[in-house]
Amino acid sequence: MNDSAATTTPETAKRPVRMAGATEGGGADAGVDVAKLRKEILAELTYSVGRSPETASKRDWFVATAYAVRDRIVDRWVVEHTGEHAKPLKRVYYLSLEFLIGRLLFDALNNLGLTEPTREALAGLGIDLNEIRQEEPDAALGNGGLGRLAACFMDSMASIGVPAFGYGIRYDHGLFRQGMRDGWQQEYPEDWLSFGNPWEFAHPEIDYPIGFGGYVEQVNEGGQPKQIWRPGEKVEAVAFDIPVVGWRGRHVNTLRLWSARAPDPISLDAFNRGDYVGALSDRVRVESISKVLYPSDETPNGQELRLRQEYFFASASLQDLVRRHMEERGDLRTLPDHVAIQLNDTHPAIAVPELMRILVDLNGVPWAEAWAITNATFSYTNHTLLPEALESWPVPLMERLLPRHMQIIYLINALELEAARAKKPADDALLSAISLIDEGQGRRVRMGILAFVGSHKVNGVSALHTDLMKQTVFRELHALHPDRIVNKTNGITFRRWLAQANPRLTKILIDAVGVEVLDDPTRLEMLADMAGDSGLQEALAAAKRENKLALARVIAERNDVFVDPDALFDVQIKRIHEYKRQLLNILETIAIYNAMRAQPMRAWMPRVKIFAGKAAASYHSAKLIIKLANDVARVVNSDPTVRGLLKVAFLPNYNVSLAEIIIPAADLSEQISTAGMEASGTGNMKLALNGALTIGTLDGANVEIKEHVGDDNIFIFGLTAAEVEARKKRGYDARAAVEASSTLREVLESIRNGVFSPDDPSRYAGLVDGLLDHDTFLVTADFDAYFAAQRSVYKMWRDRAAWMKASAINTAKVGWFSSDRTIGEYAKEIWDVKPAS
Ligand code: 26V
Repeated sequence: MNDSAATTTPETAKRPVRMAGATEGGGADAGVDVAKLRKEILAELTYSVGRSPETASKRDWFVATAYAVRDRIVDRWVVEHTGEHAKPLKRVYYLSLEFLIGRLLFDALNNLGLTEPTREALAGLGIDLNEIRQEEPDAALGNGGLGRLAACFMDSMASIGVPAFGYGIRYDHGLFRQGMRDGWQQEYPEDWLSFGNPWEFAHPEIDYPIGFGGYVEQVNEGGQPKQIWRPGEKVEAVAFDIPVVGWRGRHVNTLRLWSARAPDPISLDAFNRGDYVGALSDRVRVESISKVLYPSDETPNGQELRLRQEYFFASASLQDLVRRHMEERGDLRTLPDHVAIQLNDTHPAIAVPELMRILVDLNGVPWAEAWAITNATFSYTNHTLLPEALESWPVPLMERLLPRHMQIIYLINALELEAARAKKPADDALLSAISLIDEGQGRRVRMGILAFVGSHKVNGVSALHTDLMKQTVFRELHALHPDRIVNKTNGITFRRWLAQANPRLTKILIDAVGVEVLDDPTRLEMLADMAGDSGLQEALAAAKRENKLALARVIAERNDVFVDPDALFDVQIKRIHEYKRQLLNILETIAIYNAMRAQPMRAWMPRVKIFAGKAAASYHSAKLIIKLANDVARVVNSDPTVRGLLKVAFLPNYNVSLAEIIIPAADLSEQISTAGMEASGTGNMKLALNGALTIGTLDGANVEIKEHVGDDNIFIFGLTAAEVEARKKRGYDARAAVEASSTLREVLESIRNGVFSPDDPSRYAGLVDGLLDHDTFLVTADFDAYFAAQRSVYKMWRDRAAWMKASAINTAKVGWFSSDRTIGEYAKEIWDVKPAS
């Protein structure tokens, strides 16, 4: 192998690097042999990538580095899955249609303590780690919060030692890439696998048959009727494994993603007839199951392919875990002692009847016993209460695609209704509320009810959300099963969202409270006592400024907008949805713009409004909001009267990697959803951790963030969830609210008059009328309160010491929002698993 590059840098050749936690953002404090690492990277470049250092592209270097790191993970993976560790008492199976994992190189490097040694090893070869890092595609196998939560949970399970498998789908195409054409969102296909995926191991030998359609045959077995499903169609699920290495490399779990494969790659009949294209058509149809991630607009549109995806991955995962359990324990009846299955939303809920089918039909377990096993094994997380987001499937579609499951669902329903009748006799309203079959708009199977009754624990993702679950969607079921609903407030992995994304802040924190903070985020608390210290404040301000400069460069590159790094960076980054109220933020932007134009020479505080987020392709109102943000940006950014004191930028193609650049640079975090509608939010936690102050409503986890950081260090405004409900009940009159607010009136008039759309003055007439006629998300109701809260923000911003103190307190007080804490709670209160730590 070519070792010449290593020998040209003798000064680094043999020097082991001690991971100095105090100078770098992460890593194990272990000696790492840089020369050895460099040799390994060169060997991978030569023998796995097939390139010489002279001809290698940046991508080749990235792949070689990833392979070298992967080898080290695999060594630990093997240890973890052989010998005494191979058979933990209990495993968690996290079933999720989405894992929004993003790039993995820095995750692995940071958790293995290899970031600096690798940087040095590559530098000796003339390669910049930061540059090759950009070559990794951002794995976007998820839509937003729910998918990113699953990725944070995988990191935490491996870090605190919860033996776990994540199960999902290996989509060929993740969430679409967002481009902008003339300010309108354009969707482009995403192609993360086009150059292969160095993190995955294909296991073509691990495959399971998945059936669809056909009929159910009743046979007689020893005097007992027995149902046999004879599917009309078969697909194979093939396993691809990604190792998930935890903090300090102590544990390695597996993310197993399923890919669909046709059992018969070509139809020989058609082929022999000379119909070569026709010979492949079955294959294309079957393999379409794992082709593309469904983009969520939180309105499931009941497409057959989506139901196929759900059953495909639920069935493959159950077959896999049941096989493992039988190999290890040999008795299906002990399943709940050794297996906990978490349903990430209702998307995998079809696993409930599937497990019943496996137990009853395939293994002859009596129904009641099978139901007890199923219930003790499953638990379910709800992520949204929006009525339009609750999944249900038309009964005829279920009958056609999954005839046996439909029978099982009917039987579950009958037994649940009977049990409910026994508890609360003859309450028709209650019975129809808890029925698995919605008789309302054509008969449909309600997946939320199925997930609820099939689980021993059901959780919400913030305290408020969990309370609302009990009061609204699951009110009747909660009355029948008062101990079932529990709260598990979301969390985020600090390893990615602090140590990796913000090494500058991490260094300050390590200097201030000790390197142990990397292992124990509650140590951040110690920072609170120092928050008034001017030295600390200066260090924090300097780090923030560097991060803002980095973001400013990205804004310049991508949007051709030049922003002042000393301006307040006011950030709203999340999926575009009406309930998240990006519109409220845009209206405030316009109000400021109007005020600036009215008094151009006043001493305005410089500010930059930063937006990013994708709208579902079919969600027209959300796409119009993006266009409005871009229209406002164009007008404001080019208006000389504003003198550059207000800038607006909508950054295209928001993804995990872009979040990692924006979040460390944010001063203000916009969490302004209509109260009662955002289940939790997790961006709110990431931004607070990175020292941004929150302006927000009392919604989701904002409520708990406020409790942790204190009222003085957060800007809360607007209607509460209870007030929102009361307002809606009473019938809300937006016109009266607008009439009462001269600021808002002027803003809406300028939009309606085409100030921001001179090329098409009526572009936003419908949007303005919509607000006045049916302001479903109470944008107008909260406008004045929001505007006032923004003024308090500016008051504090003018006092830089006060601001930096509040910023430090935010970082100090959000240790509780670590996903390690969340996973610890799941392990104890839902899964009954002891973390190995
Ligand atoms: C719905 C659909 C509809 C069909 C197509 C695919 C699809 C995918 C996802 C969804 C529902 C998404 C629900 C969701 O992401 N909820 C978010 O969960 C976060 C983690 O708990 C939480 O922080 C956010 O507040 C919540 O909106």
